[in-house]
Amino acid sequence: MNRSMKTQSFDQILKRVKGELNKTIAVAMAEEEEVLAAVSMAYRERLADAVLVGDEKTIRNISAEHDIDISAFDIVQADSEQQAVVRAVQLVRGHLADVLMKGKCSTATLLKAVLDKQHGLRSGNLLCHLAAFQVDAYHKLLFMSDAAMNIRPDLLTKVSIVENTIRATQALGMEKPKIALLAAIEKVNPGAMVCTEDAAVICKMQERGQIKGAIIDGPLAMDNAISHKSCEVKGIATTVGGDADILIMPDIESANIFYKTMAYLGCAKTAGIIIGAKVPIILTSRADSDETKFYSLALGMATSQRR
Ligand code: COD
Repeated sequence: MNRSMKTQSFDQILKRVKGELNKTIAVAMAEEEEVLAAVSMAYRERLADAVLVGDEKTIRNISAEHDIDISAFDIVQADSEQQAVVRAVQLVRGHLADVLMKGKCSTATLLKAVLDKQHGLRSGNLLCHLAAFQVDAYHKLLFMSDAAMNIRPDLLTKVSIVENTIRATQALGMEKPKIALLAAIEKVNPGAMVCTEDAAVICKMQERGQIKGAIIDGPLAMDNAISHKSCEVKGIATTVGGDADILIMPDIESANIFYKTMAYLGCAKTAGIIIGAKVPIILTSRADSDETKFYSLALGMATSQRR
């Protein structure tokens, strides 16, 4: 029996986190209009409180210029990008914040501080990116990893990515998410297509109880993962095909291209966070829409554990 509860839409995630206002976001280098607007909206919607780390004068000027209400937030002064990132990470380490959000700082500076062995936010797990998509063409939210962090994941890295995504989606109430390990074909092609071999091994690991908390199948081609009809036509007997919750991509290129295609051509509503660290990290870019920033924030809040 599939005991996995469907997460149908971002509204469902918003409902989980709206109204409580009992978690705090630490924003690293908050002197950016879009990020201030996103945390201000999150506060208005009672999703989260925020601590803004950065140059106080610049933060106040930007908020005044764009009429963004930041009056509810504490500001922690930082004189440089490096200092802002370190102080925001410190807030999380000191349990004064539950989620870390990238502001104007570079992704590289933020990830370096997060991965710092002594002062960072390592949990002992691998860090990976988790994206979520909402499209009319699919009957529920579709999660996907890893479009932004692990470049060429080997078998062990993929196992860690799978386990990270299970933990994150379980935090959203999905007891047994269905995971599709994607390749170009649904048959194992030894030697020639390594990702098909990795998929077969991961399935066996799940079958033997070495990976728990999910229903996993692969290799599956993209159409098999999301379309029952394509499985029928190809005669594939699968408990995941046509109903996947999570797609695990072979590498960063396929994942990143899928993400951008969904966003730009598929008109998907999207969200993206880094998982596997002590807390979720919201890593939106300037090119992301306000909606994506807000949904990413909601996904970060919903997957953060009380510490
Ligand atoms: N999880 C946990 N620890 C990690 C991870 C990870 N995913 N990656 C590196 N570490 C640890 C290593 O164990 C090591 O102790 C330390 O961090 C440094 O490792 P390096 O030297 O491999 O790390 P970097 O700094 O060279 O690379 C880490 C990045 C995440 C920056 C790198 O993997 C990367 O560039 N990824 C792709 C980012 C990208 O271009 N994305 C594009 C789309 S946004």
